[in-house]
Amino acid sequence: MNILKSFPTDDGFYMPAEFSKHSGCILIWPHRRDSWQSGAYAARRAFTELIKIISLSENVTVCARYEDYDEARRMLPPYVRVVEMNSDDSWARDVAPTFVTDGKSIRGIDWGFNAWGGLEDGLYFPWDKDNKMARKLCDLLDKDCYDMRNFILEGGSVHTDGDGTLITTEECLLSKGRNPSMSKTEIEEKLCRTLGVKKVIWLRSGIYNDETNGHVDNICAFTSPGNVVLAWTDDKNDPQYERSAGCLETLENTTDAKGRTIKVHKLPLPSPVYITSEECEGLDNMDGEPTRTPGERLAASYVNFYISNGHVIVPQFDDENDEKALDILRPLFPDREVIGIRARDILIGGGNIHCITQQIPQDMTAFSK
Ligand code: KQY
Repeated sequence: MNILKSFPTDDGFYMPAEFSKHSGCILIWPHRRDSWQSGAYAARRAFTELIKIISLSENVTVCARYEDYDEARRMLPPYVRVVEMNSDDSWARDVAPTFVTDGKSIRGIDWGFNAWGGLEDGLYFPWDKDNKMARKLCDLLDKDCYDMRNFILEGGSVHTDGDGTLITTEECLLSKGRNPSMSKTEIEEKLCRTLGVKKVIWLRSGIYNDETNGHVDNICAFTSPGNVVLAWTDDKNDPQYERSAGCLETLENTTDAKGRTIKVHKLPLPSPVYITSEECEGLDNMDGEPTRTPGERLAASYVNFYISNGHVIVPQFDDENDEKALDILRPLFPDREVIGIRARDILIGGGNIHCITQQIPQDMTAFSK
């Protein structure tokens, strides 16, 4: 593996859309007892269900700590690759490489990771094992790796359409705990040079109470160039209303990199989801303090889905809008099966299906070997 000091665009590389073909997917076996209740067993069952669906159409690699390897190996099907790799938590979207392609080969980008805000408002300390994962994964996959560790970015804070346009939120990328010495223009230039986009669409904010400072992948996602889904509520008394309405206004008043107007498909939110005292009791304290309080609203959203080669896998919350969300997504993904899985045990960790997955785009060089 070579560590590259150039920018991906200098070498003709760009980030493909999630809905283009993948060669695989990376996840990290959950273990952190202050993130995942009851020793992470409920989360492990939910991860396993998800992994079984993804592996119907992609090769799945799961990273597990030394002490969890045997159990991961036992719970996961034999065709899933399990590798021993240390991590601080289990958010592959944010700590695995962001992959870029030149249409033939793929390379990884190793961003700086500081647990969503470092000492300013990060969610745990230390985070050094997570910060090393992208490089280790490039090594494992035999892919060259761009060194972007001097720029703090998580994969969940950006979405691209693979056709020149990127969406993100100001709430996250301009937050004090990310890159406070950079201006909005400098951040935008960095995104263009690293991910090969020509236009950055800045939404104001993400989902209410999202502890990532409003990652875009929980509120808005491309379903194809020119089409996005936006998490939506009609309830003007819900603090989410202003947030979603702000995003809608921005999206309706802009065009993408190719000059297209953007069609916004509203995806209803589930009724607010609150953590119970029983669930909180299942979480260990962190530095002597609870990580969640009973009745706290969790950042539940159907937008946090994963697009695999064969499926769109959508979080479900035992809510009356579960089926509605699937019905809205089905015509937007005519070539894939849109399928829901119960995701409360992932949500309790603070994210959802998209946050725990990282796609590896198709690598054409694999076919010439
Ligand atoms: O949503 C994500 N991408 C990560 C959430 C991290 C939560 C940590 N408790």
